[in-house]
Amino acid sequence: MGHSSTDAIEARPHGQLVSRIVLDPPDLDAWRERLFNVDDTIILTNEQFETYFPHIDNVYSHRSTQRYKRKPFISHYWDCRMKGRPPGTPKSDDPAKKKRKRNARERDLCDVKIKITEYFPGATIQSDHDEQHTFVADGLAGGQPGMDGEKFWTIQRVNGNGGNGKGDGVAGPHKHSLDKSDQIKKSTVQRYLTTQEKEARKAQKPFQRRPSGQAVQTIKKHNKEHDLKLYAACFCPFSQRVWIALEAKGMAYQYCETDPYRKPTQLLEANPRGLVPAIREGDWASGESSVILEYLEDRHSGVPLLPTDARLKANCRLWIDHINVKIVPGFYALARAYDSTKQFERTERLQAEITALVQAADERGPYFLGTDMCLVDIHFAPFAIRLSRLFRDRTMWLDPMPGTRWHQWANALEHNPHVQATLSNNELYTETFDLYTMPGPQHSDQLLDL
Ligand SMILES: N[C@@H](CCC(=O)N[C@@H](CS)C(=O)NCC(=O)O)C(=O)O
Repeated sequence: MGHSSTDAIEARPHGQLVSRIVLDPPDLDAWRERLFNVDDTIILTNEQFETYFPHIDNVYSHRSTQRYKRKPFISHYWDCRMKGRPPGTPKSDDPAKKKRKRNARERDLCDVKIKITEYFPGATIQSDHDEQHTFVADGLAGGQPGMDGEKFWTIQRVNGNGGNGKGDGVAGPHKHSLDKSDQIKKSTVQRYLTTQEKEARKAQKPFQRRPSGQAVQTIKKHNKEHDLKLYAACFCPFSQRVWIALEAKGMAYQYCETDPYRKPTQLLEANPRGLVPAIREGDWASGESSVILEYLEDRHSGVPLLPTDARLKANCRLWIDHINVKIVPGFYALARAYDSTKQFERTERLQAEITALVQAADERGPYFLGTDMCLVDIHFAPFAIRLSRLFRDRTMWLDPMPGTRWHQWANALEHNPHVQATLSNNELYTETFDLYTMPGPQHSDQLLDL
């Protein structure tokens, strides 16, 4: 309906008339020439306009849009871009304003102005000029535009720079070639292609997330061949869980930095899901951080990370479940909160889940069970240390208030020597933020609306 189309236009950004891109339509050169010259009024079906205008819009720049009360059409006025900066828009003297790379050009090089009229279904053409209409649009030839109930467009010259030399009252041509316009600015379609190419190059760029800081020292200590192998990625919080536990238990192991996005064979053999962390011990292997942590507890001596008392142990498992089912998805949901309302809601929700965990912890602390770190702390630590690093500057996240039990715990986790041994420099975490916003095992959209 005409009305809803008009509404749609309100939502378009400045000057944008078309919302789709047709990369290589037929007769493109001829169409570009025609829409560059605009000798006579050109009438286009909606499809033709949407197809061809984005290929030529670099020639013009949007000046204004005129809406009319109770009339089913809108006029858009565009000037030739070679006109230069219009008077009355002084150059910004704001030193903070990002400088745009502009091709320096003289002013007033061209004076061509066009009017694009967007007719909504049911409208008939307005003869506010006495000019001949050239019915270019196929299917409109001889017919009355608008009578078939389809949206259509006209493009016409509204002035010129002194006549076209024919003495017929039609405004003069551009004072430059179409090539010149193309050198000055790219069309919407070309800009779209450039962006696509950039994105494709980005996607092909090998994934490079290197460990740094203390993590490098720890990796050096554990780079020798060993029966117990940890396949881990330095940026991955789940890998960090297992790594902290191996360090805390004081075990011998081989650390294998592994890019889970490249799915190397050793990883797939150890964990057919292709995710890090995975461990291998002889001919046995497993994925899933929580499962691996339990395995290490059951099979290996060293510093115990779960209490022996059955009820205390069950209580630890209950809160590990809380971390996995509430806190981790809440963390990913916050990473994917793009507007402030969602950020606010998700910050509150995540904070509430953390508060529940803190309230379940030993009162004196500093860890969950008191003086020693246990598997609850280890499940939580990689996320706790990322909260501030990832969210403080990006969302409404507030760091723990000094003096609170939460602050005491967060501080203890941050400074625990085994956690420290697995930490890279902050840049690793901030620069890999986008990974938390990608679709993946922990961040399906269902989880966002918990
Ligand atoms: N539930 C798993 C989650 C592991 C996970 O999500 N790992 C991510 C890296 S942080 C991964 O390997 N992603 C690779 C992929 O999605 O292809 C666990 O606890 O181990």
